Amino acid sequence: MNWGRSIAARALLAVVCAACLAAQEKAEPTQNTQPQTPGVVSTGGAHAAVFDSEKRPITAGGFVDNGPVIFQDISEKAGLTRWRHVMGTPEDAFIIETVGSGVALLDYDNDGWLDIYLVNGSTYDAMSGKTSPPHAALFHNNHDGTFTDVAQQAGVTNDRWGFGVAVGDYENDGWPDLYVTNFGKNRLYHNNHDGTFTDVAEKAGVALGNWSTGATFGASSLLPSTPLLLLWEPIIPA
Ligand SMILES: [Ca+2]
Ligand SMILES: [Ca+2]
Repeated sequence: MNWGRSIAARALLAVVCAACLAAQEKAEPTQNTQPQTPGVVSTGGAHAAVFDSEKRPITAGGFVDNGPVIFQDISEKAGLTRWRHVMGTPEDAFIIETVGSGVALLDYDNDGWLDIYLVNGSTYDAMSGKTSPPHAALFHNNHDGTFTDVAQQAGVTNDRWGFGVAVGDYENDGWPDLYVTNFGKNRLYHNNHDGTFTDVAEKAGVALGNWSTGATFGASSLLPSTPLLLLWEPIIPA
């Protein structure tokens, strides 16, 4: 995951959207000329293209030469650039090397400041024990614009080929827990309330062992106060 590239892309998107809104205010309203089919609800109409000062269509990905700076890339200053995401080989020969990994924003120590958990992938050498596995990062918010990776101390390095992460307080004790999905067994990191976590996936019966990608917590109508764990696993043809 490239934090700098991600933040820069979001900043560019915000600038383009602001330009689109400004230009649309000046544009003449147009009639919805789309044919209506009985029984089908149309939620959008046909609109004329919006052009920038050089006659390039903004709505088709055009650019503007100036505008307010909305975001700044402060990831290095914040201490977030030393961690590296690893996902297989540069060749991307297998599908598991081409996707992932997830991120969670949570206040794991309940100090009122958001912290960041970044899932890492792995390599075939690490999976076979030839090299040390890449580790996930738990960036603790230092309350001054900087973060410190405390994954090792917190016991949440995962050290497996990770894909996704979901945050939920699965036993309703007021402290957020983490569920990390992997190629292989998953982890359910129980929050110990002291800055550390314990993997209880086996004990809880949610380790599985195939390939899990996305996950989320939800509540059922029968047990509204008890979050359930929902998983997505890729279907691989035999
Ligand atoms: Ca915090
Ligand atoms: Ca909890």
